[in-house]
Amino acid sequence: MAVENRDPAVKLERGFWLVTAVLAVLSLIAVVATVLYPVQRLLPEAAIPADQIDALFKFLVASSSVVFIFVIGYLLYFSLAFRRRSSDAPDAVGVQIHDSQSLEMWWTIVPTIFIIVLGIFSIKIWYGIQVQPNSGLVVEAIGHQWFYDFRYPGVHGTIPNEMHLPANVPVTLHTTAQDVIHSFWIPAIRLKADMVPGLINTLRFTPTNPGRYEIICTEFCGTLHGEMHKQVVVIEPQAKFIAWLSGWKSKNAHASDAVPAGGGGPPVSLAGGDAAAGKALFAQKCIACHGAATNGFEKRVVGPGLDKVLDDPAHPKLVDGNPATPENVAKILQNGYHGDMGQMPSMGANGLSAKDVANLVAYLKTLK
Ligand code: HEC
Ligand SMILES: [Cu+2]
Repeated sequence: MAVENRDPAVKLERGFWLVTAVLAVLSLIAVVATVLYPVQRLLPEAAIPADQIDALFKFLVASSSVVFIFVIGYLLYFSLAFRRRSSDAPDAVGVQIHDSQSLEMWWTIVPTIFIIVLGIFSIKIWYGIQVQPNSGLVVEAIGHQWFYDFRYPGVHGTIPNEMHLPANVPVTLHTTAQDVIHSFWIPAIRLKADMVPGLINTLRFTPTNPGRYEIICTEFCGTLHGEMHKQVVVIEPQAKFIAWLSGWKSKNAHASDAVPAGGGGPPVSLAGGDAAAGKALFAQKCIACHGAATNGFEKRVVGPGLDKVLDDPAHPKLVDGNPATPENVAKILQNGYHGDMGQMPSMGANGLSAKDVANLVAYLKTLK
């Protein structure tokens, strides 16, 4: 008997509905177990939006469990129910079904609704972290090889070791790095930001549960990368926090506010700049944000293209509004510049010496 002659409806009778019922019960168990599972017992929730992120996570686990259970369940059932029988010809082909409009409609509509719900759910959380205006306490965290230090309003210099935060006050945390790319992850807050030299990535949250929570660097940043998890964030009642902060205010009263290894200082000398050395350096340090040296101003990557930066009639001024002279370009390389396009890192953040700046300017001059 040829397989083509089988009536598919016969096979979808009792067994199929029985399997469907079993899968539905399994799915229900998975959903209830996921919803009731106390995530915070494994990993405390130290701040808003940790609870919202856990809810999003549960929503994802619950819905993907249902998909998983049905897909795998039917896969197993169908491969048994429609297996090749010993009475079938060796080259028998299974029943071929085409164009089931109602099936196609449902497997389009259901995932579409699911994705829209997921999108709304995620954007609501993302909005609170990324889009809201800064409020409450504004703290800066700076990654180094291999530690973080922190800046607080009203405190000179930086504070090492621990990041203290008051409970129930909204916090805006700006992160960046001084040397290489690090990452700032506080599992108990469920938030993570890449720390990139020259860029500022911001997180917003409201600490709720006092305690000491691990900070982890999740970007391999050199030999002692694994040591960076030893630093903690301390969430404490407001009065305790204020005492801690005023302790640092007096301790750091004479500390320097200069960004470590940043820009500043007297203008670098451009004498003896070596264009060939500058060209090699450009390929290492600049093309990630400016693209090939032949890119014109409009061909932007992160920053503008730099071809003819010193001689472009369409852009006689640099992004900082100063005339395009070698000295003014050197000033941007030295101190960095933050404009409409974003952050051009300073020479410290880019890891440039004064000689490197002179070489780069000599090279940019040759692009005229
Ligand atoms: C992290 C990305 C990044 C890196 C790396 C970077 N730049 Fe920039 N650069 C920018 C951005 C962004 C701007 C524009 C800033 C603005 O106006 O918003 C800029 C602007 C400039 C300008 C001014 C251009 C103009 O038309 O006024 C010069 C010159 C420049 N960069 C040179 C360099 C050189 C040389 C290097 C390599 C040492 C470098 N940049 C590395 C992002 C970067
Ligand atoms: Cu690191």
